[in-house]
Amino acid sequence: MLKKEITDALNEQINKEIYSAFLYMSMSAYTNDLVLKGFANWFMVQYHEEMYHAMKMYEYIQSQGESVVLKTVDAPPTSFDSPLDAFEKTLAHEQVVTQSINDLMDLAIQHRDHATKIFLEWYVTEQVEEEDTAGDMIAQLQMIGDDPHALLMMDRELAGRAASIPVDFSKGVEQEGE
Ligand code: OFO
Repeated sequence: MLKKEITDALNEQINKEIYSAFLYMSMSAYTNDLVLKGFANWFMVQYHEEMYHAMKMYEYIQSQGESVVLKTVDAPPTSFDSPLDAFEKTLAHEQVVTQSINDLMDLAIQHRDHATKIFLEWYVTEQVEEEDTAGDMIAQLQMIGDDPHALLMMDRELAGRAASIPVDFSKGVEQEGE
């Protein structure tokens, strides 16, 4: 059982994670239009990661005997100035999500909800990785600058990214993966 304030905040966070998924799907579509298929692959894997984050929270709410309440998801932006711009927006977005996870953690601590606090620790760690990865992409794209050859090399590298998390949630998210 969860306090209502915590259930509501977790449901809000599901909405934010699904928005993140939408945002990265939109970036995947944008980079696909640029024929940067490796970037498109990277962002589509990120879409799956975000849906996994949402589903993990979805199952946690249910495991505590509470109800999942889904809400309207905002439309993401559909155009970007460049792949660099997309990754700068990725980092800015992840910083907002980190703040949101930190606020949730504060709430769990304030209510002395130890189970939720332990559950949220996974997200705190995950956000460090999300920001770090986006920062690396920005640094690499800044190095590449206007060099199309280097951009294509990076595109080829990003084509190799595969989802390391479950993407089929029909049997639950607690399978192998993170
Ligand atoms: Fe769910 O980590 Fe990004 O948003």
